[in-house]
Amino acid sequence: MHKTEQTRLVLHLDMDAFYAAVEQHDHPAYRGKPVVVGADPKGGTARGVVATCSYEARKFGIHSAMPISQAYRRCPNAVYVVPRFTRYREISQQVMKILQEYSPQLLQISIDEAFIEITQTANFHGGAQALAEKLQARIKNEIGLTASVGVAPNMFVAKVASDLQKPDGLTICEAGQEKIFLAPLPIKKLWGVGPKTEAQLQKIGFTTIGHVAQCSQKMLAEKLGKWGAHLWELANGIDARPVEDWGPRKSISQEHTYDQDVADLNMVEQTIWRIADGLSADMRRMELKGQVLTMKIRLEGFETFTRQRKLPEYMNDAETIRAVALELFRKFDCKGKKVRLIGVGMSHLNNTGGEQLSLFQSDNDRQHRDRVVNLLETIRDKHGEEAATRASLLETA
Ligand code: TTP
Ligand code: CA
Repeated sequence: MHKTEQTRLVLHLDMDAFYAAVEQHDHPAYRGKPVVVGADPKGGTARGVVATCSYEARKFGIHSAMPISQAYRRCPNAVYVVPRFTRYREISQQVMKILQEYSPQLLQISIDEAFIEITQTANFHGGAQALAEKLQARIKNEIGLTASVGVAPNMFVAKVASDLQKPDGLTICEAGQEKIFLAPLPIKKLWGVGPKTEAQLQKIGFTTIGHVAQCSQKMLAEKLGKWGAHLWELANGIDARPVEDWGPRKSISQEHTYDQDVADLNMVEQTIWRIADGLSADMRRMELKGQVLTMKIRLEGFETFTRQRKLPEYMNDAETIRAVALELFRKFDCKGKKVRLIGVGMSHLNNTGGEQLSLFQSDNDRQHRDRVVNLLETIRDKHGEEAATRASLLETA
C-alpha cells in the first residue's frame, strides 16, 4: 500500500431495526416480541409491504419490502403496527444531534444512517474506538436505542463495517486492512451493486469482493464502463470521497487558464464560445438551469474580477450563456493588460427534473433524503451507469 499523507477515520452509524426499535421503546409491552412495522395486514388479506421488523420477527424470515400478507402467514402472532413517521423523524433528529457533537463533518444518508469524519476529532475522545463506544452508549442512555457502528479509513468501508455485526455492533477496519477486510464479502455489498450488476458479475465468475479486487481495473471498465472502474476501486478499499453534505449544487462553472497570458481579445472571445458550449452541455446533462451568470477574468499579475448578470428566467442554453458572457466581457475594461484566465459560471440553480438530483433539489429537508442510497442503487441498477453517478452528487459546490 502507498503511504498516505494522513490516514482518515470515517465513522458510519446505522440504527438497528429502526422503526421497530422505536415502537418497542415507546411500547414496553412490545419488547422481546416480533414487531412488524408496515401496512395493516387485515388478517393476511391486505396488500402493502413491511417497512421493517424487529430482530425477533426476522427469525421468522420477515424482512423489509416483503408483502405484509406473506409476513402475516409467517408470523400471525407478531405485533403489527403502522408507521409513525413523525416520531421516527423526531428520534432521527436526536440521533443526528448527538452525532454532531463528535464531528462538524456529518453526512446523513437516510433517516437512520449517517457518516461523520472523525480524523480530526478522534483523539479528543481517546481514539476512534473509544469515540464509537461513547457514541453508542449515549444513544442507548439518552434515546434508549441501539446503533451499529463501523469505523474505517473511508466512507465505503465504514458503511460495510457497520453492517457486519448488527445489532449493537462495533466494527473497526484499520488502515491498510481494507482489502483483506472486504475480500470475503459478497459482491452485493459493493456500494451500488444491485441484482442486475450482481448477475452480470456472477456470470464472469465473481462472487466475492475479493474477485472484483483481483481482476484488472481495465477489464472491469471494459465490461461495465466507467462505473466498472469505480467498482474496482471500491473493491480495493479505495474511496476518496469526503464526508460532506451532499446538499443541492449551488453553482456550476468552467474556466480556462492560458499557458501564456493572452493580449488578443478575439482569442478570449473564442474561449468564451467554447466554455459556453461546454457549460451548457454540462448543465443540460445534469438537468440544471441557472438564473445568475458570472464571468470571471484573471489578468496578468493575478488580479481577478467577476461580473454578474441576472437572467430573466432559469436558463441553460448555449446561445444565452455565450451572449451574456460575451457582453460582460466586452463591457469589462482590461486596461490593456493581458488575460491569464477566463471563466463562466451559473448560480441560483434550479433543477429541471433530473432523476437523481431532484432527490436533493426538491427536498431540501434532510429527512426526505430517506432511502436515498437505496434509491440511487435501484436507479443505477435499472438504468446503468449513466443514470445515477454518485460522484456527480458529490460535486456540490
Ligand atoms: P434500514 O436501516 O435498512 O433497516 P432497519 O434500521 O430497520 O434495520 P437494520 O438493523 O438492518 O439496519 O432502514 C431504516 C428504516 O427505513 C427502517 O427501520 C424502515 C425504513 N425502511 C422502509 O420503510 N422500507 C424499506 O424497504 C427499508 C429497507 C427501510
Ligand atoms: Ca438501520
